[in-house]
Amino acid sequence: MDIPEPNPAHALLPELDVPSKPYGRRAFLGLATLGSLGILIGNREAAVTKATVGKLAKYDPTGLAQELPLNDTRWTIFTVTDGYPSRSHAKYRLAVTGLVDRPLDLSYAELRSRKATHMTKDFQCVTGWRVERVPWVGVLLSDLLHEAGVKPSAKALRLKSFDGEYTESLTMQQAMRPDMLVAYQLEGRDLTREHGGPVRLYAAPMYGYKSIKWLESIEVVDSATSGYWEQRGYDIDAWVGKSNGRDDAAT
Ligand SMILES: Nc1nc2c(c(=O)[nH]1)N[C@H]1C(S)=C(S)[C@@H](COP(=O)(O)O)O[C@H]1N2
Ligand SMILES: [Mo]
Repeated sequence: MDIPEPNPAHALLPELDVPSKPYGRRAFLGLATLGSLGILIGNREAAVTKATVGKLAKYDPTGLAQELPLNDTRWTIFTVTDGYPSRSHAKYRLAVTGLVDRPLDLSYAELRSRKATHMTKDFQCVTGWRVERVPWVGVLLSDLLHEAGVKPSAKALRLKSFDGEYTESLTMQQAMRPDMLVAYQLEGRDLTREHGGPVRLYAAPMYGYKSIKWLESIEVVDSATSGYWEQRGYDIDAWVGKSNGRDDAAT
């Protein structure tokens, strides 16, 4: 089952329209099942919390609810593919290409040898859940861009995931902010596979869909293009509290 194409008008109110939410296909299948179970127990909202998933899993005839991790009730893990792609630290590479003077092709060790930046900030998904005070460690996106040497004609970034599906974009001005991190640690340990390890983006001031997981390449280009969810109705400029018709507190 594929996620139905969301109606951009409804995407302005994502929490009211399940098919337009950026849940992964599997999560969506699980939530669709749990949603109907939730009605039976009279608590539809609780279907998105993992504590509830834990309690309901044994009633889920599809078994899909079991695939939502049960050990952390704060995060919802998303993927748009059939699973979580895997790349070892030894095989991982991050490419920075396009309109740059010195293209980069960094190993995981080379990325880790760059200056580390720590930041502790909230993570907010456009569907409403928020994880407060998350400690991240990584390399500032702007540090990598300065190392590569961005040409004057460069206006935006096109980011790709090694899941083979997910893409994102940032304007150059956004990318150069001091709260855009190419992250390799989350909550004191190396990024897990489900959270997008070895390396993902953490776009702190923006809704979670900008924080592309399993990051494999950053192409510097002359104009911004829509990423995966933007092609499906979400705003390209995804400022928390100032986009997608939402009024959340800034992160
Ligand atoms: N490759 C990839 N990156 C992704 C997504 C995804 O499905 N695939 N989902 C996005 C969305 S909508 C959110 S809210 C966050 C969720 O991060 P988490 O799965 O670590 O909780 O990842 C973002 N990055
Ligand atoms: Mo999200």
